[in-house]
Amino acid sequence: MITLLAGGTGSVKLARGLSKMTDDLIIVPNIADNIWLHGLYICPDIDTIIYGLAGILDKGRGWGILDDSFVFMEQMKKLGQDYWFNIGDKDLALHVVRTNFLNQGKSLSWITSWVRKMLSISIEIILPSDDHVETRIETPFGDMHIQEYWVKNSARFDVSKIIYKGIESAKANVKAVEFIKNSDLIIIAPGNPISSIGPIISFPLIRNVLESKKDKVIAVSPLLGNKAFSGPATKYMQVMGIELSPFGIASHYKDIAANLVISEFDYGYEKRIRDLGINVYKTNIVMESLQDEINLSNYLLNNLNRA
Ligand code: FO1
Repeated sequence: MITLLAGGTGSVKLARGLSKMTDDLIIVPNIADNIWLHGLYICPDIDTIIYGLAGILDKGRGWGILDDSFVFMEQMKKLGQDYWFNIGDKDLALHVVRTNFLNQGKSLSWITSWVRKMLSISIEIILPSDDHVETRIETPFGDMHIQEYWVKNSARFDVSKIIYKGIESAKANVKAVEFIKNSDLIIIAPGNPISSIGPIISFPLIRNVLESKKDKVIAVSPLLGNKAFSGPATKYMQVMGIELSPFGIASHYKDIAANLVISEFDYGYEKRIRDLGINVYKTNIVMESLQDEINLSNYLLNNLNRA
């Protein structure tokens, strides 16, 4: 069995590639970008994975449903409501259904499983927790939810601190811990190490099991040289004092991942990473097409299953 720890846009590409290679896969998605808006519970990273696996993701944007319309948002604007977070009309249906189920007392895990089945996705999506955890960004203009920082304020403020609010009291999902424990290979997707992967690996039970299996854990670098593929990864890494390079990624994950895949162009970092006691694998990690996603997935499954 293979487990993929996943965040948003970058992760879904690998999730899609792996899902074409094997059914023996479970995905543990980030939950800390979940947000309550307009009375609805919105789970962007879970939904990106769901839409990606269902083949309906808007790949250009990296979120939401392909060819969606935004009539609901236009009307919300006319009614004087916040409209900075663009909820598509088709996407809205999922948030309404999810919130209704939550109001009926169903758990987020149960709802995610239900949605997955409704959209004919065979891969299991196992949440790290059913409790609400949210990434908060501290700025000179106050602390805010990560969606407010990234979407509403376009990440333009300085960041002094990043926390996962609620993580201390949140209960890790025993099923996620068990799946990781029983996996032959655990892949950390090339997602933002702070805002996408960070919350998942901050649950002590999940972290402990990863530490105990670190020889079976392989991270894929989300950086090419000192640049992230997308999003604010480097900004958040800087705040956390992590070097902006594949070496920085290796050091950040060194207690939980004994293997790292980097770009073939980043061979200059190889020795420093090996000196940390981490195995380095070099291949193309840029996923611009389905074939790239499949090639990287094949590489991970065929070269590293025996790591
Ligand atoms: N990202 C944006 O940059 N602007 C948006 O208006 C926006 C809306 C949105 C709606 C639903 C959804 O599932 C995701 C959405 N995202 C939007 C993406 C999201 O903010 C981030 O990419 C993830 O949270 C990153 O982990």
